[in-house]
Amino acid sequence: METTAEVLNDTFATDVIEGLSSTPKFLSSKYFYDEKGDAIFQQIMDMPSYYLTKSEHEIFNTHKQALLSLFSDRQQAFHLIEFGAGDGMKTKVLLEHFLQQKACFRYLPIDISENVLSILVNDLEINFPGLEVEPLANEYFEALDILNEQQRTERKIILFLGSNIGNFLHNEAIEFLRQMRKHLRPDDLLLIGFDLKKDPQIILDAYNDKEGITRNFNLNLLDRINAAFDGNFDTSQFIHSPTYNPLTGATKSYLVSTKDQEVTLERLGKTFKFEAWEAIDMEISQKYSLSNIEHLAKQAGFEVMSNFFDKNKNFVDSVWTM
Ligand code: AVI
Repeated sequence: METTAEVLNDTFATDVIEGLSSTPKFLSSKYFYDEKGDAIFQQIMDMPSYYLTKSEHEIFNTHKQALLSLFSDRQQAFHLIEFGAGDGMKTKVLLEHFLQQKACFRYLPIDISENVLSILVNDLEINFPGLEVEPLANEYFEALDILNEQQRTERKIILFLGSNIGNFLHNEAIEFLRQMRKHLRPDDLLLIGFDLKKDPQIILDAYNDKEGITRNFNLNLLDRINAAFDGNFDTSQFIHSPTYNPLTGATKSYLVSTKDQEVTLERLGKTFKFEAWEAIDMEISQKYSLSNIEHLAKQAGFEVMSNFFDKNKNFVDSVWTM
């Protein structure tokens, strides 16, 4: 058992204390993804109303050859590097096509979780026996640093899919993309998935399913905090409340306290007061217009080279050069 001082050294602990002591209160959605959170996110991706994954899958199916032509002109060798690969479901459409076309490439999934990577690698070994896979269990930019130190000559194609960029606040997204740029050479490419602005009801339905799966996804972070810090969050006393602002494109998730209550995290020696109907800001899932995307690329020092859409124009995979 760690001492309170050790627990306080932990960034999860300090982030939780900072967020619950602030006005308004907030928690970071990056902590949604423990083992249970990963499983709930899988259920979200399977929900009919969560169109994002299905749209990106359709884009890859429709445009896989056009993507290959952009990535590799005349059999140029490339490294296909995926940030936050997860189960690699959508990427498999590309991997299969690139193998069939005898493209000269290697797949490098990067994920902080060794466990996620080993499941993915086992699956790829079975389903794509000829594929060269080099898993990198690391932080994204540390993994790129290692590849750069090794002075590899292959062109880097970075995949950042699924609208993961939308979970950053605007300034964080710019900072992240500028960092990315520092790790790339002029010939490298970046493929980013963005969820597009659309009929607000379609967006709200994706983040407010009747089955309560997205609600569980949010409440799971309170359970995770209870387990880590011996807390007494009563999840039945919080409601999940998502909003979409068509002006800014921000889709936000809040957990709202239904009554005056106090929550104690024993191992942190902290108690937090909630007033009735006070909210915790849990997640942003930013939606973009094409001009927002152009602007973001420019601010981070990139240029949009090509955009690939699904037929309903729900989603775009945007290929950027520098
Ligand atoms: C991982 N990320 C892109 C998802 C999203 O749509 O923002 C996470 C999610 N949150 C609620 N539903 C899905």
